[in-house]
Amino acid sequence: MCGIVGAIARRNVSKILIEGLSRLEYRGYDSSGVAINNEEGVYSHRAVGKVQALKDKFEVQPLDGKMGIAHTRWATHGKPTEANAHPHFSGDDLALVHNGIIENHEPLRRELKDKGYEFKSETDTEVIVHLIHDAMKTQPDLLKAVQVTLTKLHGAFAIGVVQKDDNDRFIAARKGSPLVVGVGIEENFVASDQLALLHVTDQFIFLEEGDVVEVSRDGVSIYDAKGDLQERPISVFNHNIDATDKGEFRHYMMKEIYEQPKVISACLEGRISESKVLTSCFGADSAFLKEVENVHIVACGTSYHAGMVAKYWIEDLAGIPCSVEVASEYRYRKVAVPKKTLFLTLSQSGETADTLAALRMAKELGYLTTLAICNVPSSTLVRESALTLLTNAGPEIGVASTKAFTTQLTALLITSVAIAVENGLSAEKEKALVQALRSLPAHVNDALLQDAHIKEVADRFANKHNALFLGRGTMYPIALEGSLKLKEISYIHAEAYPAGELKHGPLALVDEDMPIIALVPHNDMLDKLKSNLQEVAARGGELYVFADKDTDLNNEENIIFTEVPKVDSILEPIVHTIPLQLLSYHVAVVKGTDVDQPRNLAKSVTVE
Ligand code: HGA
Repeated sequence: MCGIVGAIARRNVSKILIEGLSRLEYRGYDSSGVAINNEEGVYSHRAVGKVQALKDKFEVQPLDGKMGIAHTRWATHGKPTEANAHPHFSGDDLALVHNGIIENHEPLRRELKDKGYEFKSETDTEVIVHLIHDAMKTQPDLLKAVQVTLTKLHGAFAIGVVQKDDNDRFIAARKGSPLVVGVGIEENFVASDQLALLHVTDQFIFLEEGDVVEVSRDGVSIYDAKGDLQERPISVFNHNIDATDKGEFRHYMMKEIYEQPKVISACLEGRISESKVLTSCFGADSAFLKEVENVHIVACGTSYHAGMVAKYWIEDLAGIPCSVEVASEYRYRKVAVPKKTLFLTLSQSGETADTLAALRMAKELGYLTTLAICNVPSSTLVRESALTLLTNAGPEIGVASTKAFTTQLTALLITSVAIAVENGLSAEKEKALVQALRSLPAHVNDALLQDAHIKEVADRFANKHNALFLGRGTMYPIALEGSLKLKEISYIHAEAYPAGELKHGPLALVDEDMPIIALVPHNDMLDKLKSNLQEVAARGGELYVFADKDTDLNNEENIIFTEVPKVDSILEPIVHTIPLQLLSYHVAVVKGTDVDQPRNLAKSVTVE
């Protein structure tokens, strides 16, 4: 969601801040702003739209200074207007940027209005800056005033604050929203994500919940929620900076689709031997595998779809019950937890607000243990879970998730096999599954070879207004994921159904204007799915079929056929995902939408 950057240096920081915002733009991109502190005061530019609009303002009127804060917004309270863009000011002497939601902003706003504060925006954020201003009347030190203010806020925040006449430090804080400190030489930074600072440092400190940090040129002082000074370790970022470049590709999404053979290999590395899953991949404490009798998977969006596939795998291979639920539902209901249940979360960023809240709730409910499958090693989800299996996909920038999804599935298959081994899976079957996993990168690579053909299919598809995706078994969650991808980036209305449900309602929608995308697995569901396709063909629906060529569907007259490599059926959901990603991508390109930053969305959903 919103992205924050703050910098203090012995050089001008405006270019550093704007470059940081460009790198954070995937988090939110409806408006942006910068406040710069210099000897004369605090000055700001704000602009509606992409960061480029802000850059244009700096071209016309540069702002220079050695300290500043910056923000790219994904609006939650108030429209994306210049008045609502951050930084927000109290008078002309305090400026603040904020990521998150202040849930009690209404009573706070009333109190502040009664005290004479005038509000210039519709945001919840503006209360914070006035509260700090008000606190400074009795507590003139900015750090202390921020600490006092934070105790009054309900909700989630990461903030950065600068004060006129205080040119040697700025204050930042986090609770519920991500924030890292970037450590430089005689210059220091904060940002919502390390990626925003990789052009200035590779040394980072991860702040804990409730931390308040005083950032100066010579160092950072971190105070915990109780106000005690803390030492937090510095970690070095170890991804190649090129991982955040588009390289030869026109969009991050396409680059990330093509990275999948490589990152799936990275996800498998060290987790499987020739014939076994290496349980050491769960860390020192893999004893839970022996004890687990139930699994609860909780996630959002694309990660939720990965969890749905894992339910089939866990129940099929391990024979133990598994339930899957979206985090925003789970967190607000009373959950019955059977004994010896594993709580498993999935999140690309590890900062998804609902998933984090679900994890915190689960920790009070007597689960056997908590396991996070996540792409960001330094994320809050990883730090707060007892066990972690990293997906090792590298930074994912495109808002529509691709490689994060297929590596989540890979990690989930490893986990499913590991649990199954303790529940009677034979050594022979384990070996067969591990060998299937070893072949996965090559099959994903083969699936990418259909790119040119899928581009042609997309040309035909792009004028559609609706689409129906069908699958059975593990292909049903993949149908859901395919329809989500199409919605997200091409804005075509799409729905997904288990194919057997067709005649219970959605068949009423089928006519010659309704394309049907059918994911046909080569397993014992094949004949049943073929019957479902006949039901569609009989009503004139246009059929787009994704299947291997031995399914004998490639020569049917009324079918637009895309070949998917023939693989072990356990791998089918992963391999079938690739052509659907390519289809959505090419349809979006034909339609001319903003592929990497689709409207109204943001990459890591750090607000509820
Ligand atoms: N609530 C603030 C910040 C929004 C945000 O963090 N989005 O991710 C606003 O609406 O400006």
